[in-house]
Amino acid sequence: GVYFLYQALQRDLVRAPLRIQKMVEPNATLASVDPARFWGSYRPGVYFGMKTRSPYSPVMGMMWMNQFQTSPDRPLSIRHWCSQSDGLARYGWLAHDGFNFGIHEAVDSHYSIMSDFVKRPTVGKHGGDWTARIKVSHEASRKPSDPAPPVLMSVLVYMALDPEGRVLGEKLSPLLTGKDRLKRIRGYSPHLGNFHLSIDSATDSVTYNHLVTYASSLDQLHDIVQRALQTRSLGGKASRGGEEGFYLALPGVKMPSGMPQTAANFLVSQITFTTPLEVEIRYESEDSGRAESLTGAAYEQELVRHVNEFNKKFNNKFSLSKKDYNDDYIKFAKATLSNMLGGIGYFYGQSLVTSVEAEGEKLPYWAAPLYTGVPSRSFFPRGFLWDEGFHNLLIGTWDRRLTLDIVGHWFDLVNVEGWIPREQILGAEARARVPEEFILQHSKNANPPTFFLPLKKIVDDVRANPMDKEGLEFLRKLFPRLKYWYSYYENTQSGKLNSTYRWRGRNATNIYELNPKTLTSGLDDYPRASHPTDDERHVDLRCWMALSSGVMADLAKIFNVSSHSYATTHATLMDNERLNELHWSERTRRYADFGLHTDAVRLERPEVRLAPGQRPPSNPPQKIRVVRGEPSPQLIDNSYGYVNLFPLLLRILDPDSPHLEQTIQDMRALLWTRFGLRSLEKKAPMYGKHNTEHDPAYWRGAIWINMNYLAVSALKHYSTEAGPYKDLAAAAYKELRQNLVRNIYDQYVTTGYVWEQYDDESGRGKGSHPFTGWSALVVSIMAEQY
Ligand code: 6A9
Repeated sequence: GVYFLYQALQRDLVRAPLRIQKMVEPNATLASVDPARFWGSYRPGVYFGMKTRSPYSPVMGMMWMNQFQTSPDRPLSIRHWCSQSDGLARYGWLAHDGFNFGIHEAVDSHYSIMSDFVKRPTVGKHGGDWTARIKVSHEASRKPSDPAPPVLMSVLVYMALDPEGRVLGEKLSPLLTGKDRLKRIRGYSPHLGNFHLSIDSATDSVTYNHLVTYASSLDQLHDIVQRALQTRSLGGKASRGGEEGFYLALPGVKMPSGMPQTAANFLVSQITFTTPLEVEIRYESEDSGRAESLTGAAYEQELVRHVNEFNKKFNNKFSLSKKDYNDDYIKFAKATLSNMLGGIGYFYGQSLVTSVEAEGEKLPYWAAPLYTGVPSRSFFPRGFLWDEGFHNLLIGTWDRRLTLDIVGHWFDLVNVEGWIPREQILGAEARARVPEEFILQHSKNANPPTFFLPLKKIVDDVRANPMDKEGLEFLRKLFPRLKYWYSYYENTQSGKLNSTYRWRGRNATNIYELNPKTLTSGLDDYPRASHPTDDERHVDLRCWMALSSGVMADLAKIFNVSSHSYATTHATLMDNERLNELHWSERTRRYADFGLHTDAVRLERPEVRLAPGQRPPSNPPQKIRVVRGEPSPQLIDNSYGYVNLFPLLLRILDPDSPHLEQTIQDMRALLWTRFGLRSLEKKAPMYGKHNTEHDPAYWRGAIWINMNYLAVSALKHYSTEAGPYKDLAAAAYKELRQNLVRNIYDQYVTTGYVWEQYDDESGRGKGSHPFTGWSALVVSIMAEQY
């Protein structure tokens, strides 16, 4: 009996929260405590939308569509969730301050859609009011020789209540003018009180329709609209590009059978027009002591005021004009920063987790909020652990309050084992974007502890400035949680030998992978030992632990508790001799992983033996890995790339180490391109290779900006430390910085986007886009803030 009880407890440990003081109290983000950030554009996965920082917040959003497709075989495409397949020429925030306002631009095939918002957070007790404006016009950049015909299109503005968290009394009701025009939505929710949303358009030549319905889940909104649209007569107005006189319209009230209209939770106002159009959306809390609505000229004035403040703050923080950047570069930097800030979302929900003790059973983590940046609004608009450490290097420079709050939210996700799940898939909208097999998070899997990068800055702030009470109190609260998190790495990711470390989560039995992926390291398919074993040791993780133990030792000193064990670990991990014993290859003169390895691996299609008369299968079997050599324990020093740079990247190398010189020289000889450092040298056996028949190379050549950020920042560091390689570092720094900035900028201008990776041959943006997670660190690189 006792044994089974014990087992049950073990099974549940993975989803047991750490029961010490929370970083973010349950009401801390609500309007009553923090009105300034209650409302915001916290839905980074949609082109434009607003919600609040409360669990199961009501959401406002926008969709748009062409009334008639250019070709009949293309299905009607309603723009809503950011998606690469929409093929927008560009979209993103041009300005966003993380608090008060934002200006967003989206350029579709024949028109551009500007959407902006301004908040007035302190009006009343419920988080105040905001106004948003949507302007649709012909794309300004079209060639005059190629005038676009006015397009018949629809903008759809909606509000929805999250059915997952529906509470008693929460409601939305329509106020119509005429038969079909939804001009106002009135609503009530416990956090918002009574409110209304008014939707006004200045243009006359428009047709109105609406939808009042029930959505069973927030990820259904697009499909519900698509299914509800019906062909209608335009009533004499001519349409273009499609059937004369007809268009697609929402049908009005359409509740699921048996459900009363009072149960409606999804209300849509459809405005059909030929460009241009201007719509004003006013959210107003009804308890307010507001003097007047934020509308028309008053709105414009407020927007301009915020833009001016944004510009001022930007100049203060980044001083780019002092660095000889012209206006176009500065505009680019402002937009890139704004996309990082406008990408910040507020999520609420439960991860699905498992552990060794739970034997793979899918268990729900506790329901929790997460305020976080996201790497990419189109492809993965959700939180990723090691991405977020990088994000906050930039976010923290802009406004440290945002970083304290983001880091606080993340650390409230620590469980009793000290683990934080790597990928945060919270809420219906987030979950709907992730295929089933990727949702489960395993507690044996870590991810680089990059939060120590922005935390180191806060520690430095606090040490430099005794008046920094805000920083000090934050660290005091965080420290107990950090101890658990840090210990998790020591306890679960250590290697067999003393002061070695090993990423868990490599799969030694998958027959399709050329090299078993190390997703936990963040570098996914970057080549490691061909045969994962417990004897492996990973040099990147060892360096991450050197950084982490150093920050922990500093914190212990600040708070006057014994720093002994952290300081000892740190000293050991910083000891270049020990590092050399474990990871330096005399043969190839480079730092490297150690493990059971052979380069003689290939993907081959298994032969299909056919019985006489048997027909070959229509789908040939997938290629599998074939090992032609005998693996042996060794340093993985036959290829060169990001992993070999880590002792430099994280500044573990002593400034006078000859290995520093060697590393800089190799970096220049093997990884250098005109666009930044490539992830893997060209003559590496795995360079450019697929990892399975269907997985193309990812970290096998392409240029990644997070690693390049670490490289420039480390080179800058070594260029200012006294030592024989100072000038070597300075020269590399200068050139690498220029290469990175120039190419990311050029690509932004020619493609409209900042990208996940850059091609090492052509410099071209690759992978998911827009990717204004760590690639946005180009702003820090421009400003030389590391
Ligand atoms: C899985 C597919 C529609 C991969 O930027 C986030 C991460 C990084 O942390 C990691 O270092 N990216 C990098 O190697 C993107 C991960 C995307 C996972 C998507 C589900 C959805 O298909």
